[in-house]
Amino acid sequence: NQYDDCWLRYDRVSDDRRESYRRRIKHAYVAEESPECSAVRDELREAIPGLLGEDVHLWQHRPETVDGFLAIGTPGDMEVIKESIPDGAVDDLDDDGYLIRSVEYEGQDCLVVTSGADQGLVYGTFHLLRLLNMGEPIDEIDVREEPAYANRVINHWDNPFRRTVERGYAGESIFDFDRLPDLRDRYEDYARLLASLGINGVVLNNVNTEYYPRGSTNEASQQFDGWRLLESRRLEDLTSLASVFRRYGIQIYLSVNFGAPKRIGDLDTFDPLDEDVRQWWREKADEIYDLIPDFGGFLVKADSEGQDGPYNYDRDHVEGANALAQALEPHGGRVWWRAFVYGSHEDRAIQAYDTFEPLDGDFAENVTVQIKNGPIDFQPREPVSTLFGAMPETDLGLELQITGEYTGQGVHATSHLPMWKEIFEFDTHADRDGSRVQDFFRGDGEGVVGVTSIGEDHTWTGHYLMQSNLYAFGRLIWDPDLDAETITDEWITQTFGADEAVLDTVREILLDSWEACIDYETGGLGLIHMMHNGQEYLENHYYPAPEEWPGYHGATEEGIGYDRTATGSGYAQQFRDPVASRFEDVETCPEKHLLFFHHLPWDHELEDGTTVIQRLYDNFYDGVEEAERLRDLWMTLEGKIDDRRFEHVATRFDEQVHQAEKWRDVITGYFYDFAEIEGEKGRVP
Ligand code: BDP
Repeated sequence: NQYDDCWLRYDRVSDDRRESYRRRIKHAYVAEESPECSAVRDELREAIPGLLGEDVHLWQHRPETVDGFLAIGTPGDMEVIKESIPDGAVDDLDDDGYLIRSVEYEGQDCLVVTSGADQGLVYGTFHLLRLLNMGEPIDEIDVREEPAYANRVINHWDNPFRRTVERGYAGESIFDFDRLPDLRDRYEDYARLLASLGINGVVLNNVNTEYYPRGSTNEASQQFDGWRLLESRRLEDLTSLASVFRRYGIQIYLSVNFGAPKRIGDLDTFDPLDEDVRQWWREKADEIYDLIPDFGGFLVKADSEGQDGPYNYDRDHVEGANALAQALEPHGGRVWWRAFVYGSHEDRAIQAYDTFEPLDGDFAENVTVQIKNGPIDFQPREPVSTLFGAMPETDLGLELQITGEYTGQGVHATSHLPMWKEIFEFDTHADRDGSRVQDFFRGDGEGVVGVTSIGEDHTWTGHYLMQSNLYAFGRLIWDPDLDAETITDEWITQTFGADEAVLDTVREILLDSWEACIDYETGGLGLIHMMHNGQEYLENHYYPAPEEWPGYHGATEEGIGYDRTATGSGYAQQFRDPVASRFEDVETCPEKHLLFFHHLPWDHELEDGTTVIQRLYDNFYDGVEEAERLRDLWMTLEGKIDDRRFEHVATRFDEQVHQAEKWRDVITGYFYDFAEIEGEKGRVP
């Protein structure tokens, strides 16, 4: 296999585990019927020879003559499960939930993986394989699992026929839409990776579905061709891809172009209130569901960054979303409608709340409003979106970015897990049971989505260590109570093996990486958007260029930061108290968000007496030192892991340190030019 196995390596287990594993898994009795069960059998065929060094024996009935066996099925599928699991234990579970238990059955040592539905069997099997991969004991296990969120979805920003990936740093798109219905092995491997994490939906194409029309007509700007996927012949092609994902319980979705009735159909309008337009969407939905009965639905970016939307006809987002929802409704499909919109406000941060909060309660039942974690755009650190808690009558989805658009673009080793934990644990103080961000999104039509980092590169993510972000995303949204260490350790052990030194080192690198990135890219006081943006839409956000975005960081001769208090744009006021007043007041605003909410004199003194400018200088320097320290840590692993992965990451670390210095020097120099205050430590200018 030319592609990396990521965390599904199935290397040989240690000798002290081998006998116990062998006894309970060498013989496996798996239920017969469904596509999911055939995927389970395939996975055992792949995993068990790797783990045990001998073939698995798959049975069509209970293997009575052996010491023990693995039984995977619903209680209805097999007697051994019905009799060894108490009545009702399975009935209480969600469809995606499962039990894993070691049991003795008529003198045999068994392992039972069971669920009320085939989907849960897939997840239960991968859970068991994770334990085996990590060398955990299995002789006395009793696991009961259910996912926190019903919808756990990956968003690809892939441009189908050009095979480019917007904000992707791992080569071209893995999906070769032009060759469909021909399938690539890679699709199956990808579905396995996702299912092993409990992901149950994949949006195949970019939210930008049409070329970028900022008046630009040159070739490079015509990158977005996803609108073509709604053409009939393309939909037929998708059936094969859907069948690969179906075996793993993953539904496919499409990002659709709001102007499709005009662009693809022969209507001269796409007004969502026009009866012909609504009929067009209904017929399109019928056509899709004829081909793909378990199709998930549509994702829509409307009236944002050049994409068409209801505003073209003076309609609002409810009228837009509901027009698509009525078409999907008879089939059980769902519209994921993004809240990432711009408007007339000078401060983009306040726009989404302003636009969507008044619409609470008006969206159709099968519409989910999909909201980015922060109000601006996946910056290294942002306060959370004020929409969480503001729309109690609406199904909400949280959108996170797995790909490192602003955190080193698949070159830097930046784990997003600590950031996601910070977001999840943030208490909105909304008036409801459970007001932390992670307590939302629990309804049947709600969930969490991640913008993916996957591409053709043999590492999948462009960087071996950045596979951990996909892993962490899946695990965290299955169980948001898992702590960052646990998730990180799971990933390391499965990916690099059980060596303690490797575990400790890689854990330290990953868990410290995000704060380092914040420091060397932003100075750590809440500043955002200081990256380079090219002439063309997709250039590239990798280099520092604070002079391009004076409106975001607010540097002037007097001071720095953006006033989002009541005297400024008022973003702080969109929160509920006590959050609003905490951010509003300079004295109580946490330092990490200080300049997001406040414009302050360069010599404003922080709690410990240090001035703002000096803290920024210090943080930029600390960030670079941290990057160096993380690189040094990595270098201690030479000889402890394979050369290929060692060298790959080492090379990237050199680039990361170099790049961190560049951010530090460009931005501290830029601030110095305004402030004309020398650093106390003789480092700036
Ligand atoms: C920004 C990206 C851009 C996306 C946009 C979005 O820079 O590529 O199209 O957000 O989420 O983060 O729609």
